[in-house]
Amino acid sequence: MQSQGRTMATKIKGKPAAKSGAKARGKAQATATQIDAPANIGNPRMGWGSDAIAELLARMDFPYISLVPGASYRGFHDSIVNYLGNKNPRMLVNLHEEHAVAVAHGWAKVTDKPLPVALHSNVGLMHGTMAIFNAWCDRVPMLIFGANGPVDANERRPWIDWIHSTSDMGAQIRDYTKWDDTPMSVPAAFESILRGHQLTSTQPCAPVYICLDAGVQEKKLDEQPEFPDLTRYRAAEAPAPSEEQVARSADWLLKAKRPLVMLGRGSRDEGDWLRRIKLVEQLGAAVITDMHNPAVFPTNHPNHLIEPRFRPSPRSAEIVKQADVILILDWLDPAGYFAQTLKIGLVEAPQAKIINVSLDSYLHRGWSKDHQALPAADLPVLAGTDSFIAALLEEVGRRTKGKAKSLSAFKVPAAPAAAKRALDKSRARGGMNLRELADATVAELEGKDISYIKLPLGWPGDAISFNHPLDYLGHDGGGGVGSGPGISVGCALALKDTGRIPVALVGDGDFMMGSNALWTAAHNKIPFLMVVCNNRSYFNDETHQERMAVVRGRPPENKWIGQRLDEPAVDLAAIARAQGLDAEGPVWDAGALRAALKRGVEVVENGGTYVIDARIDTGYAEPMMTHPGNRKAG
Ligand SMILES: Cc1ncc(C[n+]2csc(CCOP(=O)(O)OP(=O)(O)O)c2C)c(N)n1
Ligand SMILES: [Mg+2]
Repeated sequence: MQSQGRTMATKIKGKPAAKSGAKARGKAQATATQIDAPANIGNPRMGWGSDAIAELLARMDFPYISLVPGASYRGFHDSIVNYLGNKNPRMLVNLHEEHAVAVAHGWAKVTDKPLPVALHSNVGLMHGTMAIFNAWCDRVPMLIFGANGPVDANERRPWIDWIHSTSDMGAQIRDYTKWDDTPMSVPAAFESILRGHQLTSTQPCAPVYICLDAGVQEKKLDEQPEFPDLTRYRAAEAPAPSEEQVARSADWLLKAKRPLVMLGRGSRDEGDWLRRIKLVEQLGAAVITDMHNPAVFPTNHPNHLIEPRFRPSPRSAEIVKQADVILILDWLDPAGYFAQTLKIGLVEAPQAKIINVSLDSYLHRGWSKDHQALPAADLPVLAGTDSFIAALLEEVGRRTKGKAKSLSAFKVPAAPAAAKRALDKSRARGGMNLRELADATVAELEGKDISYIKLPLGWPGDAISFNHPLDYLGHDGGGGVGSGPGISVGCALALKDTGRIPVALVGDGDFMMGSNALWTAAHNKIPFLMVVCNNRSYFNDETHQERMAVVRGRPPENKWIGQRLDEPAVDLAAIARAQGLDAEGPVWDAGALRAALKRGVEVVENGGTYVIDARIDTGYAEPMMTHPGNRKAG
């Protein structure tokens, strides 16, 4: 069943479960091999408000806390170092708050679990906002701690405490967090942390924010507070569908001539993965998946008809047009997808009967329109997608006796011939194109246990197949460029003891905006391989300038102006090396890239982190599909 949001101290995939409680912590004494081990802390007594809060986090078994320090939480910081011994949680220091959040985002992508983050007062929170928005749009759990004040003006230090105090810290991010609180005592902080953890771990997941008043942190404790029984504050499982909804879905899907399953968000759980396969096989349904989300279905399965994509193609449209019943499982933007594939407008519905399973509407507010256009549904179901699949599989299995049905009669449009190497004539500068980079990467990494952490926009979806929930970890959620390096660090940390090789392919714009996230990987010895698909451009936006020029009858050859990151080209390998990582490049062709990848894999297998600056031509491997009624589509 659902792996998401159930327990407070379950095993994280590939890692030994941390032992719980103060007993396991063995009272603060740091070990010699521990990274950032504090000295001379002895056997500290719980004496301050923030000691009690830190103790609760230790009991909740958080292995790390991702942060940038600041005086607003100096009490809490001291408690983690000198009371907990910087263990369970251990601090992951970042060079920017955006990365502190992105690391927790990456962690949640792999584990389906929240990692604590600490952000300094208003200014640290301001820096963290875009990454919080990304995490919000990606519907990942995250427990963000902030700090304020002291709220009591009488306790404030002149100037600095005043500019870093606000009357409502959570207001800055309230429109894209699930919940926030400012508890004003230790028991209130306990209640707040338990509630925040429960809420963030309950589907639909999203970050929560808890602001710790400086006064509460720094107050002396008269006595040790009562600690809650954590087993009694767990998150509930995602709701299951009603029997009627399951029966109706089974009727429609089993009677359909061409049932289509649009698999959107789902857990990283292997059991959920297998149930999705069984269900699709017993329905004889076609499946499509979306590269914005982590892998949810084997993409080389015969029922997975076309390659996973960031945006639909004419072939996607051909599949959608043929379906007579469509089961939508938490797809990011069903109405937008139909608008592009079926060329229909807002509040127009496909002919096919639609079952739409999603809990996402519980998060829809109004400030952000990340809820996307309103989809039509003949059977709307408020249930967790994997709970729904488990229930439907049982019913379908009863009716089919568990037998697979042959794949329904979809006409699968022929795949276009592999894209020819086409240099961008306007400013061709040699090198490979993205297709050649993709083919070389996949060929070189063939046979290894790879987790693709991130793939760039324009990636040819047919270059690779995903066969396990950890084979691909999706995109950034909110389209906030600069998140790639930080998310990669978090994913790689969570994958550390799984035996997998984490590989991130990011754009040069994404890399350079977020490049100093990599120091956290160097310091904490987090192995992964990063290939920068370096077209020396914010190329995505060149496509927009080209379109503007064409629409306005102006010279499209100027699309590069204000976009290119060249002359001088930045030495990306030097940026990585300067932070203590191994790196090489520029590499200019597929052969050199393969040789670089070989060296990179060896470094990663020996516990290092490796960055390759791969110079590519501008241009995407796949054409983007547009919708004529929507000026922004495509
Ligand atoms: C924070 C932020 N700033 C600007 C943008 C607009 N934008 C979208 S994609 C993009 C270019 C990204 O460049 P790169 O990572 O090199 O990828 P490429 O487009 O070249 O493939 C930009 C600037 C954004 N989405 N987010
Ligand atoms: Mg670029």
